[in-house]
Amino acid sequence: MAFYYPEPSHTFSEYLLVPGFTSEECIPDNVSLKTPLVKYRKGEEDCPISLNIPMVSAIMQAVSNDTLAVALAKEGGLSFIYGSQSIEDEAAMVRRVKSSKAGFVISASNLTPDATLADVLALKEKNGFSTVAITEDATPTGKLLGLVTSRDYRITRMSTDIPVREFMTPREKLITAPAATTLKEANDIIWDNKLNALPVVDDQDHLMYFVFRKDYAEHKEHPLALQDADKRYLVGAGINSKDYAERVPALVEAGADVLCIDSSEGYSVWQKKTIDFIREKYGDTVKVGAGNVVDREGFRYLARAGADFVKVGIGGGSICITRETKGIGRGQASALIEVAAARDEYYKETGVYVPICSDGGIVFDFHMTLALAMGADFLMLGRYFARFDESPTNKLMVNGAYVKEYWGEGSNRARNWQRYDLGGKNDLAFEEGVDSYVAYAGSLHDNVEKSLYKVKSTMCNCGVINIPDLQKNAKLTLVSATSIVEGGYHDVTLRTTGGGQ
Ligand code: RVP
Repeated sequence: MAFYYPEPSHTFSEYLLVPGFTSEECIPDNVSLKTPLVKYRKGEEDCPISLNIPMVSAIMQAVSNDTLAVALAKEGGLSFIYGSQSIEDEAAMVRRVKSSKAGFVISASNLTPDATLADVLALKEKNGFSTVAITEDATPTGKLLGLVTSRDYRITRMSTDIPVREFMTPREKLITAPAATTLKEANDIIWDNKLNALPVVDDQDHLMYFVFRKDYAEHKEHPLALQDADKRYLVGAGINSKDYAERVPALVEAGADVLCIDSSEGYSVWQKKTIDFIREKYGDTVKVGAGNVVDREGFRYLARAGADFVKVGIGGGSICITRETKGIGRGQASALIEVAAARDEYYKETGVYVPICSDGGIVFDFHMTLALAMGADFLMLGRYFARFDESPTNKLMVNGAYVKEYWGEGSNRARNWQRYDLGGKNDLAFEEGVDSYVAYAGSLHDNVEKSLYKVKSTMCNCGVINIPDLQKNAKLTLVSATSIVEGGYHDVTLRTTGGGQ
Protein backbone atom coordinates (compact mmCIF):
# COMPACT_ATOMS: atom_id res chain seq x y z
CA MET A 1 0.00 0.00 0.00
CA ALA A 2 1.21 3.49 -0.76
CA PHE A 3 2.42 5.70 2.06
CA TYR A 4 -0.04 8.41 3.18
CA TYR A 5 1.16 11.40 5.17
CA PRO A 6 -0.97 11.72 8.29
CA GLU A 7 -1.32 15.52 7.87
CA PRO A 8 -2.31 17.63 4.86
CA SER A 9 0.60 19.67 3.53
CA HIS A 10 0.50 23.35 4.45
CA THR A 11 1.85 26.57 3.09
CA PHE A 12 3.04 29.85 4.63
CA SER A 13 -0.25 31.73 4.75
CA GLU A 14 -1.72 29.03 6.99
CA TYR A 15 0.68 29.89 9.83
CA LEU A 16 1.18 32.78 12.23
CA LEU A 17 4.00 33.61 14.61
CA VAL A 18 3.05 34.04 18.25
CA PRO A 19 5.08 36.88 19.80
CA GLY A 20 7.69 36.19 22.46
CA PHE A 21 9.05 38.54 25.15
CA THR A 22 10.48 41.74 23.65
CA SER A 23 13.35 43.06 25.76
CA GLU A 24 15.04 46.47 25.45
CA GLU A 25 17.68 45.10 23.12
CA CYS A 26 15.03 43.86 20.66
CA ILE A 27 14.96 46.80 18.27
CA PRO A 28 15.27 46.51 14.48
CA ASP A 29 18.63 48.33 14.49
CA ASN A 30 20.10 45.55 16.63
CA VAL A 31 18.91 42.73 14.38
CA SER A 32 21.54 40.84 12.36
CA LEU A 33 20.30 38.89 9.34
CA LYS A 34 23.66 37.23 8.71
CA THR A 35 23.21 33.60 7.73
CA PRO A 36 25.31 30.72 6.39
CA LEU A 37 25.23 30.02 2.64
CA VAL A 38 27.35 26.86 2.57
CA LYS A 39 28.03 23.98 4.91
CA TYR A 40 30.45 24.18 7.81
CA ARG A 41 31.66 21.90 10.58
CA LYS A 42 30.76 22.28 14.21
CA GLY A 43 33.39 24.39 15.92
CA GLU A 44 34.45 26.21 12.77
CA GLU A 45 34.35 29.84 13.75
CA ASP A 46 33.12 31.21 10.47
CA CYS A 47 31.08 29.63 7.73
CA PRO A 48 33.21 29.74 4.52
CA ILE A 49 30.57 31.95 2.84
CA SER A 50 27.83 33.80 4.70
CA LEU A 51 25.13 36.11 3.38
CA ASN A 52 24.54 39.43 5.12
CA ILE A 53 20.82 39.24 4.28
CA PRO A 54 18.95 35.94 3.83
CA MET A 55 18.01 36.50 0.19
CA VAL A 56 19.22 34.95 -3.05
CA SER A 57 17.71 35.55 -6.48
CA ALA A 58 16.24 32.72 -8.52
CA ILE A 59 18.20 30.95 -11.27
CA MET A 60 15.94 32.34 -13.98
CA GLN A 61 16.24 34.21 -17.27
CA ALA A 62 13.70 36.77 -16.08
CA VAL A 63 15.50 37.41 -12.79
CA SER A 64 19.24 36.90 -12.39
CA ASN A 65 21.57 38.67 -14.80
CA ASP A 66 24.73 40.61 -13.95
CA THR A 67 22.88 43.90 -13.28
CA LEU A 68 20.59 42.35 -10.68
CA ALA A 69 23.53 40.40 -9.22
CA VAL A 70 25.48 43.59 -8.54
CA ALA A 71 22.43 45.36 -7.08
CA LEU A 72 21.65 42.44 -4.75
CA ALA A 73 25.27 41.93 -3.67
CA LYS A 74 25.35 45.62 -2.70
CA GLU A 75 22.52 44.89 -0.26
CA GLY A 76 24.28 41.82 1.17
CA GLY A 77 22.51 39.05 -0.78
CA LEU A 78 23.54 36.92 -3.76
CA SER A 79 22.29 36.15 -7.25
CA PHE A 80 22.59 32.89 -9.10
CA ILE A 81 23.12 33.83 -12.75
CA TYR A 82 20.74 31.78 -14.90
CA GLY A 83 22.14 28.68 -16.55
CA SER A 84 19.63 28.44 -19.41
CA GLN A 85 21.97 30.26 -21.78
CA SER A 86 25.19 29.31 -23.52
CA ILE A 87 28.19 28.54 -21.32
CA GLU A 88 30.05 31.53 -22.83
CA ASP A 89 27.20 33.95 -22.12
CA GLU A 90 26.74 32.75 -18.55
CA ALA A 91 30.49 32.96 -17.87
CA ALA A 92 30.54 36.48 -19.38
CA MET A 93 27.79 37.58 -16.95
CA VAL A 94 29.74 36.14 -14.02
CA ARG A 95 32.88 37.91 -15.25
CA ARG A 96 31.03 41.22 -15.47
CA VAL A 97 29.88 40.93 -11.86
CA LYS A 98 33.37 40.03 -10.69
CA SER A 99 34.94 42.93 -12.59
CA SER A 100 32.58 45.52 -11.18
CA LYS A 101 34.50 46.31 -8.02
CA ALA A 102 32.55 48.29 -5.46
CA GLY A 103 32.85 51.92 -6.49
CA PHE A 104 34.86 51.05 -9.64
CA VAL A 105 32.67 51.10 -12.72
CA ILE A 106 33.47 49.80 -16.19
CA SER A 107 32.76 52.62 -18.63
CA ALA A 108 29.37 52.19 -20.27
CA SER A 109 29.64 55.08 -22.79
CA ASN A 110 32.61 55.08 -25.12
CA LEU A 111 33.42 56.77 -28.44
CA THR A 112 36.48 57.48 -30.60
CA PRO A 113 37.73 61.05 -31.22
CA ASP A 114 36.25 60.83 -34.73
CA ALA A 115 32.69 60.58 -33.43
CA THR A 116 30.60 63.76 -33.42
CA LEU A 117 28.65 65.79 -30.90
CA ALA A 118 25.53 64.17 -32.37
CA ASP A 119 26.96 60.76 -31.38
CA VAL A 120 27.62 62.02 -27.83
CA LEU A 121 24.06 63.28 -27.55
CA ALA A 122 22.62 60.05 -28.97
CA LEU A 123 24.61 57.97 -26.49
CA LYS A 124 23.49 60.18 -23.60
CA GLU A 125 19.87 59.83 -24.72
CA LYS A 126 20.26 56.03 -24.99
CA ASN A 127 21.88 55.18 -21.67
CA GLY A 128 21.49 58.31 -19.58
CA PHE A 129 25.20 58.74 -18.68
CA SER A 130 26.78 62.14 -19.16
CA THR A 131 30.42 61.00 -18.96
CA VAL A 132 31.78 59.54 -22.20
CA ALA A 133 35.21 57.92 -22.35
CA ILE A 134 37.10 58.66 -25.55
CA THR A 135 39.26 55.68 -26.34
CA GLU A 136 41.29 54.63 -29.37
CA ASP A 137 38.81 51.91 -30.34
CA ALA A 138 35.60 53.02 -28.55
CA THR A 139 35.87 50.05 -26.14
CA PRO A 140 35.62 50.44 -22.35
CA THR A 141 39.21 49.24 -21.99
CA GLY A 142 40.85 50.94 -24.97
CA LYS A 143 43.76 53.40 -24.80
CA LEU A 144 42.42 56.54 -23.13
CA LEU A 145 42.52 59.62 -25.38
CA GLY A 146 40.12 61.98 -23.63
CA LEU A 147 36.85 62.53 -21.84
CA VAL A 148 33.60 64.28 -22.69
CA THR A 149 31.20 65.49 -20.03
CA SER A 150 28.34 67.97 -20.34
CA ARG A 151 30.80 70.69 -19.31
CA ASP A 152 32.68 70.23 -22.60
CA TYR A 153 29.92 71.30 -25.00
CA ARG A 154 26.99 73.61 -25.40
CA ILE A 155 24.28 72.40 -27.73
CA THR A 156 23.00 75.94 -28.34
CA ARG A 157 26.37 77.22 -29.54
CA MET A 158 27.88 74.25 -31.34
CA SER A 159 27.07 72.39 -34.51
CA THR A 160 26.22 68.75 -33.85
CA ASP A 161 28.60 67.49 -36.56
CA ILE A 162 31.69 68.87 -34.82
CA PRO A 163 34.12 65.99 -34.09
CA VAL A 164 34.71 64.93 -30.50
CA ARG A 165 38.49 65.54 -30.82
CA GLU A 166 37.80 69.29 -31.06
CA PHE A 167 35.92 69.67 -27.79
CA MET A 168 36.88 66.70 -25.58
CA THR A 169 39.15 67.21 -22.58
CA PRO A 170 42.30 65.62 -23.99
CA ARG A 171 44.34 62.96 -22.20
CA GLU A 172 47.17 65.35 -21.21
CA LYS A 173 44.72 67.52 -19.26
CA LEU A 174 43.03 64.61 -17.48
CA ILE A 175 43.73 63.65 -13.91
CA THR A 176 43.84 59.84 -13.72
CA ALA A 177 44.77 57.21 -11.14
CA PRO A 178 46.88 54.05 -11.51
CA ALA A 179 45.48 50.50 -11.36
CA ALA A 180 46.37 49.86 -7.72
CA THR A 181 44.42 52.86 -6.41
CA THR A 182 42.08 52.05 -3.53
CA LEU A 183 38.58 53.46 -3.34
CA LYS A 184 39.63 55.69 -0.45
CA GLU A 185 42.60 57.08 -2.44
CA ALA A 186 40.39 57.58 -5.50
CA ASN A 187 37.92 59.48 -3.41
CA ASP A 188 40.68 61.73 -2.04
CA ILE A 189 41.83 62.54 -5.61
CA ILE A 190 38.22 63.30 -6.58
CA TRP A 191 37.79 65.73 -3.70
CA ASP A 192 41.23 67.37 -3.95
CA ASN A 193 40.70 68.09 -7.65
CA LYS A 194 36.94 68.75 -7.57
CA LEU A 195 36.28 65.99 -10.12
CA ASN A 196 33.04 64.23 -10.94
CA ALA A 197 34.71 61.21 -12.52
CA LEU A 198 38.19 59.79 -12.08
CA PRO A 199 39.50 57.45 -14.82
CA VAL A 200 41.65 54.58 -13.54
CA VAL A 201 44.23 53.45 -16.12
CA ASP A 202 46.71 50.56 -16.37
CA ASP A 203 50.42 51.01 -17.08
CA GLN A 204 49.75 50.98 -20.86
CA ASP A 205 47.33 53.90 -20.34
CA HIS A 206 44.33 51.74 -21.13
CA LEU A 207 41.12 52.71 -19.34
CA MET A 208 40.09 50.23 -16.63
CA TYR A 209 37.33 51.91 -14.61
CA PHE A 210 35.79 55.15 -13.59
CA VAL A 211 35.28 56.14 -9.99
CA PHE A 212 32.38 58.58 -9.76
CA ARG A 213 31.92 61.05 -6.95
CA LYS A 214 28.26 60.03 -6.57
CA ASP A 215 29.11 56.30 -6.39
CA TYR A 216 31.48 56.80 -3.50
CA ALA A 217 28.64 58.26 -1.49
CA GLU A 218 26.41 55.37 -2.58
CA HIS A 219 29.05 52.82 -1.61
CA LYS A 220 29.06 54.28 1.88
CA GLU A 221 25.33 53.57 1.98
CA HIS A 222 25.89 49.84 1.48
CA PRO A 223 27.63 48.67 4.63
CA LEU A 224 26.35 45.11 4.13
CA ALA A 225 27.70 44.66 0.58
CA LEU A 226 28.75 41.06 -0.04
CA GLN A 227 32.34 41.11 -1.28
CA ASP A 228 35.36 38.84 -1.54
CA ALA A 229 38.82 39.59 -0.15
CA ASP A 230 39.57 41.73 -3.24
CA LYS A 231 36.41 43.80 -2.69
CA ARG A 232 34.69 42.18 -5.69
CA TYR A 233 31.00 41.32 -5.36
CA LEU A 234 30.11 37.70 -4.70
CA VAL A 235 28.08 35.95 -7.37
CA GLY A 236 26.60 32.49 -7.85
CA ALA A 237 25.79 30.61 -11.03
CA GLY A 238 23.29 27.93 -12.01
CA ILE A 239 24.47 24.65 -13.52
CA ASN A 240 22.62 21.55 -14.72
CA SER A 241 23.27 17.84 -14.50
CA LYS A 242 23.90 17.51 -18.27
CA ASP A 243 26.76 19.73 -19.43
CA TYR A 244 28.55 20.21 -16.08
CA ALA A 245 31.88 18.89 -17.40
CA GLU A 246 32.11 21.95 -19.68
CA ARG A 247 29.99 24.50 -17.79
CA VAL A 248 31.53 24.16 -14.33
CA PRO A 249 35.16 24.82 -15.39
CA ALA A 250 34.06 27.86 -17.44
CA LEU A 251 32.12 29.34 -14.51
CA VAL A 252 34.90 28.63 -12.01
CA GLU A 253 37.39 30.25 -14.36
CA ALA A 254 35.09 33.28 -14.71
CA GLY A 255 35.15 33.67 -10.92
CA ALA A 256 31.78 32.30 -9.73
CA ASP A 257 31.89 32.07 -5.93
CA VAL A 258 29.27 29.35 -5.60
CA LEU A 259 27.32 27.11 -7.97
CA CYS A 260 23.86 25.61 -7.69
CA ILE A 261 22.41 22.66 -9.56
CA ASP A 262 19.15 23.93 -10.98
CA SER A 263 16.52 21.24 -11.16
CA SER A 264 12.80 21.08 -10.54
CA GLU A 265 13.22 17.79 -8.68
CA GLY A 266 16.58 17.03 -7.13
CA TYR A 267 16.32 13.70 -5.29
CA SER A 268 18.13 12.01 -8.14
CA VAL A 269 21.32 10.22 -9.04
CA TRP A 270 22.06 12.95 -11.63
CA GLN A 271 22.66 15.44 -8.84
CA LYS A 272 25.09 13.09 -7.11
CA LYS A 273 26.99 12.55 -10.36
CA THR A 274 27.27 16.31 -10.83
CA ILE A 275 28.59 16.80 -7.29
CA ASP A 276 30.99 13.82 -7.70
CA PHE A 277 32.44 15.49 -10.80
CA ILE A 278 33.02 18.72 -8.88
CA ARG A 279 34.57 16.99 -5.86
CA GLU A 280 36.89 14.92 -8.04
CA LYS A 281 38.10 17.91 -9.98
CA TYR A 282 38.13 20.62 -7.29
CA GLY A 283 37.81 18.91 -3.90
CA ASP A 284 35.95 21.22 -1.52
CA THR A 285 37.22 24.44 -3.08
CA VAL A 286 34.22 24.78 -5.39
CA LYS A 287 30.97 25.23 -3.49
CA VAL A 288 27.80 23.74 -4.95
CA GLY A 289 24.20 23.69 -3.77
CA ALA A 290 21.70 21.04 -4.87
CA GLY A 291 17.94 20.47 -4.94
CA ASN A 292 15.05 20.81 -5.01
CA VAL A 293 13.71 18.38 -2.42
CA VAL A 294 10.65 18.37 -0.16
CA ASP A 295 11.35 15.68 2.45
CA ARG A 296 13.87 14.16 4.85
CA GLU A 297 15.05 11.44 2.44
CA GLY A 298 15.74 13.92 -0.34
CA PHE A 299 17.72 16.15 2.02
CA ARG A 300 19.80 13.29 3.43
CA TYR A 301 20.61 11.97 -0.03
CA LEU A 302 21.95 15.33 -1.22
CA ALA A 303 23.73 16.10 2.07
CA ARG A 304 25.49 12.72 1.91
CA ALA A 305 26.32 13.34 -1.74
CA GLY A 306 28.26 16.39 -0.55
CA ALA A 307 25.97 19.32 -1.36
CA ASP A 308 27.06 22.61 0.23
CA PHE A 309 23.43 23.65 0.71
CA VAL A 310 20.09 22.10 -0.17
CA LYS A 311 17.16 23.86 -1.80
CA VAL A 312 13.62 23.06 -0.70
CA GLY A 313 10.43 23.39 -2.73
CA ILE A 314 8.55 21.76 -5.57
CA GLY A 315 5.65 23.39 -7.31
CA GLY A 316 5.28 26.44 -5.06
CA GLY A 317 6.82 29.01 -7.43
CA SER A 318 4.47 31.75 -8.61
CA ILE A 319 4.95 30.83 -12.29
CA CYS A 320 5.14 27.09 -11.64
CA ILE A 321 2.48 24.64 -12.79
CA THR A 322 4.40 21.45 -11.97
CA ARG A 323 1.75 20.39 -9.43
CA GLU A 324 -0.97 20.78 -12.04
CA THR A 325 0.88 19.12 -14.90
CA LYS A 326 2.61 16.29 -13.05
CA GLY A 327 0.86 16.02 -9.70
CA ILE A 328 4.11 16.20 -7.71
CA GLY A 329 5.04 18.62 -4.95
CA ARG A 330 4.23 19.55 -1.38
CA GLY A 331 2.99 22.60 0.51
CA GLN A 332 6.07 24.76 1.01
CA ALA A 333 5.71 25.14 4.79
CA SER A 334 5.35 21.38 5.39
CA ALA A 335 8.32 20.65 3.12
CA LEU A 336 10.46 23.21 4.89
CA ILE A 337 9.55 22.09 8.41
CA GLU A 338 10.45 18.46 7.62
CA VAL A 339 13.70 19.32 5.83
CA ALA A 340 14.76 21.72 8.62
CA ALA A 341 14.32 18.89 11.13
CA ALA A 342 16.37 16.62 8.86
CA ARG A 343 19.15 19.24 8.66
CA ASP A 344 19.28 19.49 12.48
CA GLU A 345 19.28 15.69 12.80
CA TYR A 346 22.13 15.45 10.26
CA TYR A 347 24.09 18.13 12.15
CA LYS A 348 23.75 16.18 15.40
CA GLU A 349 24.87 12.97 13.70
CA THR A 350 27.79 14.30 11.67
CA GLY A 351 28.73 17.72 13.05
CA VAL A 352 28.17 19.16 9.57
CA TYR A 353 25.63 21.96 9.20
CA VAL A 354 24.15 21.97 5.69
CA PRO A 355 22.13 25.20 5.23
CA ILE A 356 18.73 24.96 3.58
CA CYS A 357 17.15 27.43 1.19
CA SER A 358 13.39 27.89 0.89
CA ASP A 359 12.81 28.26 -2.84
CA GLY A 360 9.59 29.69 -4.31
CA GLY A 361 6.19 30.74 -3.09
CA ILE A 362 7.16 33.82 -1.06
CA VAL A 363 4.32 36.23 -1.77
CA PHE A 364 4.17 38.55 1.23
CA ASP A 365 7.06 39.91 3.29
CA PHE A 366 5.78 38.09 6.36
CA HIS A 367 6.28 34.81 4.45
CA MET A 368 10.01 35.57 4.63
CA THR A 369 9.95 35.70 8.42
CA LEU A 370 7.79 32.58 8.60
CA ALA A 371 10.17 30.66 6.31
CA LEU A 372 13.16 31.67 8.45
CA ALA A 373 11.28 30.76 11.63
CA MET A 374 10.45 27.36 10.13
CA GLY A 375 14.17 26.73 9.71
CA ALA A 376 15.20 28.16 6.34
CA ASP A 377 18.72 29.62 6.44
CA PHE A 378 17.99 31.75 3.40
CA LEU A 379 15.32 32.29 0.76
CA MET A 380 15.34 32.09 -3.03
CA LEU A 381 13.00 34.57 -4.68
CA GLY A 382 11.94 34.90 -8.30
CA ARG A 383 8.74 36.94 -8.59
CA TYR A 384 9.92 39.28 -5.82
CA PHE A 385 13.04 40.38 -7.74
CA ALA A 386 11.46 40.25 -11.21
CA ARG A 387 9.41 43.35 -10.27
CA PHE A 388 12.42 45.64 -9.88
CA ASP A 389 14.25 48.02 -12.23
CA GLU A 390 17.34 45.82 -12.14
CA SER A 391 15.72 42.61 -13.42
CA PRO A 392 16.54 41.79 -17.05
CA THR A 393 13.03 41.92 -18.48
CA ASN A 394 10.98 44.59 -20.26
CA LYS A 395 8.94 47.12 -18.33
CA LEU A 396 5.61 47.60 -20.10
CA MET A 397 2.43 49.59 -19.62
CA VAL A 398 -0.54 47.20 -19.46
CA ASN A 399 -4.04 48.48 -18.73
CA GLY A 400 -2.68 51.76 -17.41
CA ALA A 401 -0.20 50.22 -14.97
CA TYR A 402 3.49 49.41 -15.26
CA VAL A 403 4.38 45.73 -15.26
CA LYS A 404 7.53 43.68 -15.81
CA GLU A 405 7.62 40.42 -17.71
CA TYR A 406 8.24 37.27 -15.69
CA TRP A 407 8.34 33.75 -17.10
CA GLY A 408 9.14 30.33 -15.67
CA GLU A 409 12.17 28.28 -16.64
CA GLY A 410 9.77 25.48 -17.57
CA SER A 411 7.77 27.70 -19.91
CA ASN A 412 8.02 27.54 -23.67
CA ARG A 413 9.65 30.94 -23.58
CA ALA A 414 12.65 29.80 -21.51
CA ARG A 415 12.81 26.25 -22.86
CA ASN A 416 15.15 25.23 -20.04
CA TRP A 417 14.76 21.51 -20.75
CA GLN A 418 17.84 20.58 -18.69
CA ARG A 419 16.01 21.68 -15.53
CA TYR A 420 13.20 19.18 -16.14
CA ASP A 421 14.94 16.43 -18.04
CA LEU A 422 14.89 12.87 -16.75
CA GLY A 423 16.81 11.35 -19.65
CA GLY A 424 15.53 10.76 -23.14
CA LYS A 425 15.09 13.35 -25.82
CA ASN A 426 16.81 16.69 -25.36
CA ASP A 427 13.84 19.02 -25.40
CA LEU A 428 11.07 20.41 -23.25
CA ALA A 429 8.48 17.64 -23.46
CA PHE A 430 5.68 19.68 -21.85
CA GLU A 431 5.41 23.02 -20.11
CA GLU A 432 5.76 23.30 -16.33
CA GLY A 433 5.76 27.08 -16.16
CA VAL A 434 3.86 30.10 -17.42
CA ASP A 435 4.77 33.39 -19.12
CA SER A 436 3.36 36.29 -17.07
CA TYR A 437 3.46 39.90 -15.92
CA VAL A 438 4.18 41.12 -12.41
CA ALA A 439 3.44 44.59 -11.03
CA TYR A 440 6.45 46.87 -11.44
CA ALA A 441 7.74 47.90 -8.02
CA GLY A 442 10.72 50.28 -8.47
CA SER A 443 14.29 49.86 -7.27
CA LEU A 444 15.72 46.76 -5.62
CA HIS A 445 17.36 48.80 -2.88
CA ASP A 446 14.16 50.51 -1.72
CA ASN A 447 12.11 47.31 -1.75
CA VAL A 448 14.68 45.11 -0.03
CA GLU A 449 15.16 47.72 2.66
CA LYS A 450 11.41 47.90 3.29
CA SER A 451 10.87 44.12 3.28
CA LEU A 452 13.76 43.44 5.62
CA TYR A 453 12.68 46.16 8.01
CA LYS A 454 9.41 44.26 8.33
CA VAL A 455 11.30 41.00 8.91
CA LYS A 456 13.43 42.65 11.60
CA SER A 457 10.39 44.18 13.28
CA THR A 458 8.64 40.81 13.43
CA MET A 459 11.78 39.22 14.85
CA CYS A 460 11.75 41.84 17.60
CA ASN A 461 8.11 40.93 18.34
CA CYS A 462 9.32 37.35 18.71
CA GLY A 463 12.03 38.47 21.13
CA VAL A 464 15.01 37.58 18.92
CA ILE A 465 17.69 39.58 17.11
CA ASN A 466 19.32 36.96 14.92
CA ILE A 467 18.19 34.15 12.60
CA PRO A 468 19.52 31.16 14.62
CA ASP A 469 17.56 32.39 17.67
CA LEU A 470 14.44 32.87 15.54
CA GLN A 471 14.78 29.27 14.32
CA LYS A 472 15.22 28.00 17.89
CA ASN A 473 12.69 30.15 19.74
CA ALA A 474 9.89 30.94 17.30
CA LYS A 475 6.40 29.82 18.27
CA LEU A 476 4.20 29.05 15.27
CA THR A 477 0.54 28.24 15.08
CA LEU A 478 -1.54 26.85 12.25
CA VAL A 479 -4.59 29.01 11.68
CA SER A 480 -8.05 27.92 10.71
CA ALA A 481 -9.69 29.14 7.51
CA THR A 482 -11.93 31.39 9.57
CA SER A 483 -9.07 33.04 11.42
CA ILE A 484 -7.34 33.74 8.09
CA VAL A 485 -10.39 35.85 7.20
CA GLU A 486 -10.07 37.59 10.57
CA GLY A 487 -6.43 38.44 9.72
CA GLY A 488 -7.30 40.79 6.87
CA TYR A 489 -9.44 43.91 7.27
CA HIS A 490 -13.08 42.89 7.66
CA ASP A 491 -16.51 44.32 8.33
CA VAL A 492 -15.44 47.77 7.18
CA THR A 493 -15.69 49.64 3.88
CA LEU A 494 -12.33 50.85 2.62
CA ARG A 495 -12.02 54.59 1.94
CA THR A 496 -8.78 54.18 -0.05
CA THR A 497 -7.19 51.18 -1.62
CA GLY A 498 -3.53 50.50 -0.99
CA GLY A 499 -1.32 48.82 1.53
CA GLY A 500 1.80 46.93 0.69
CA GLN A 501 2.98 43.41 0.78
P1 RVP B 1 8.71 32.55 -6.98
O1 RVP B 1 9.65 33.30 -6.10
O2 RVP B 1 7.45 32.15 -6.27
O3 RVP B 1 8.42 33.29 -8.26
O4 RVP B 1 9.40 31.18 -7.37
C1 RVP B 1 10.65 31.11 -8.00
C2 RVP B 1 11.06 29.65 -8.11
O5 RVP B 1 10.16 28.95 -8.95
C3 RVP B 1 12.42 29.42 -8.75
O6 RVP B 1 13.50 29.64 -7.89
C4 RVP B 1 12.30 27.98 -9.19
O7 RVP B 1 12.57 27.06 -8.14
C5 RVP B 1 10.84 27.84 -9.53
N1 RVP B 1 10.60 27.88 -10.99
C6 RVP B 1 11.28 28.55 -11.95
N2 RVP B 1 10.69 28.29 -13.13
C7 RVP B 1 9.67 27.47 -12.86
C8 RVP B 1 8.73 26.91 -13.82
O8 RVP B 1 8.72 27.27 -14.98
N3 RVP B 1 7.92 25.99 -13.35
N4 RVP B 1 9.61 27.25 -11.54
